[in-house]
Amino acid sequence: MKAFITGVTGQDGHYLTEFLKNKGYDVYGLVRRSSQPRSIPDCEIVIGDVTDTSVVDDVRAIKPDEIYNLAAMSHVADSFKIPEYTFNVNAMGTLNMLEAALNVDAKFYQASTSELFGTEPPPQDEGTRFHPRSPYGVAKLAAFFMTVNYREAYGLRAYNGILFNHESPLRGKDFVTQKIAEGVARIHLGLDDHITLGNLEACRDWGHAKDYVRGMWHIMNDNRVEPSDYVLATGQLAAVKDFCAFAFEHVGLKWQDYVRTDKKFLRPAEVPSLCGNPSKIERLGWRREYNLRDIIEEMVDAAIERFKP
Ligand code: F7E
Repeated sequence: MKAFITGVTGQDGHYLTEFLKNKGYDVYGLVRRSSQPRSIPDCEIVIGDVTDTSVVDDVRAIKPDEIYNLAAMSHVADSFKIPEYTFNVNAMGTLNMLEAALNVDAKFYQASTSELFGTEPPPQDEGTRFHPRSPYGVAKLAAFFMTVNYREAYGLRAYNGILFNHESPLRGKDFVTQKIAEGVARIHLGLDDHITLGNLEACRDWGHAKDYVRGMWHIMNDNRVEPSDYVLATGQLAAVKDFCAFAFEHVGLKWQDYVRTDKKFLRPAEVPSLCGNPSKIERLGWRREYNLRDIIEEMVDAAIERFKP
């Protein structure tokens, strides 16, 4: 089996490559030309870009069985600053990848997101109304329905994985979980004396990226059911301040003594509360292995190792 992954240099790209290679896949990863050194997983590298239609030729040359479209401008707050770029990568990029999949009749996985739900109250599932609250969410909504449309119009075996937040030691440092984990590690090591965050009341359903890449494969490979869309979530709700409390507790500190807030980290429009109901994917046999405490401890311990002198 051959898999083609876009966004292969990201957190999920790393774990998915590892997972698929363990299953015996040949993995091809689309990597953007960059002058900066980046961490690239151990796979066949294809230099290209989802926003360049030449990606259709790249895919035709490889003829993958499965395409995982993980490439995106994934930072919600930054999408307000660069909305056009965000729309181009997240929506138009998906359209190019759907064309590529159709061309070689590959199965197609679209990295959809709980950000589609926006203001709809939890628990959210596959039947919940969409109301995105950011250029990121709006672009992902276009990509979601484009994927549904290629399935309905052309019979493409296309799937949306509606993933709630998923974290790991490989998470980018501007996301709140990694920002907290690194802040706690640096305070614990005496390198800093506080961290500054935005909205502490926002609630999220945080899972582990390793569990979720396994879910992606599961979604694509259950031959008992027709292609459709799946929520991947833990069903556990926690606020940003709860995440802080657990993370500081892990090194024996009280979060209130070290966390400050600054309005500059607030968003023009916030998504207040996301918590998913994973019943549909669980009916296919998927179960998460990690809970929130496991994730926080792994992230804080890994950050301590990174910053240790
Ligand atoms: O924010 C609040 C912030 O940036 C989580 C992406 O993977 O998951 C991710 O999007 C919450 C928000 O992730 C800070 O306002 C407070 O309410 O870690 P985040 P996100 O926006 O939920 C979804 C599912 C995706 O699809 C996205 O690609 O935390 N928050 N203080 C903060 N957030 C950040 N980044 N920094 C702060 O200082």
